[in-house]
Amino acid sequence: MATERTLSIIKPDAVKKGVMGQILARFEKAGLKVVAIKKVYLNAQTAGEFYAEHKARPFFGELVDFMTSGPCYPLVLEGEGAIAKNRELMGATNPNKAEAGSIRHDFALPCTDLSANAVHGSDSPESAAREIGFFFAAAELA
Ligand code: FUP
Repeated sequence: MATERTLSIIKPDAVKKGVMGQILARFEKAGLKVVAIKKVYLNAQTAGEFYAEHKARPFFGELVDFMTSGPCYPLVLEGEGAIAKNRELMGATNPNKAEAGSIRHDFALPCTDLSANAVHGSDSPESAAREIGFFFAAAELA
């Protein structure tokens, strides 16, 4: 399997809960390397741009409100099959349906707002390239 890079975001709920270190440890234990990470305060414009594909969805406003509710930590993970591996570690979008042992199950419950699901993860090579470029300049990834 090829070495890939993918974008993860430790979302505002996980930052507020103080579980960032535990989430990073999950990635590292699974053989994924954190090659870049930064603290970001998204605003309505940048959060809206990042989630542009969901603009027409009924939850878009709530998603933007949530992502601007506090700082988040975008990071780039690298490893064999990193995109799928990260999605597996994350668990289902809805933490109430995520498998025990997944990040969303272990760190996002109880969950009433689906946006507050601890982490984001790119879902394809195309999304990974766009999302990494959204937050990181080439020089930050060297
Ligand atoms: P995921 O790739 O698992 O993060 O899920 P999606 O790209 O489908 O969803 C993007 C974000 O929108 C997630 F944070 C969850 C949120 N969302 C809702 O709030 N309500 C929904 O019905 C679906 C997704």
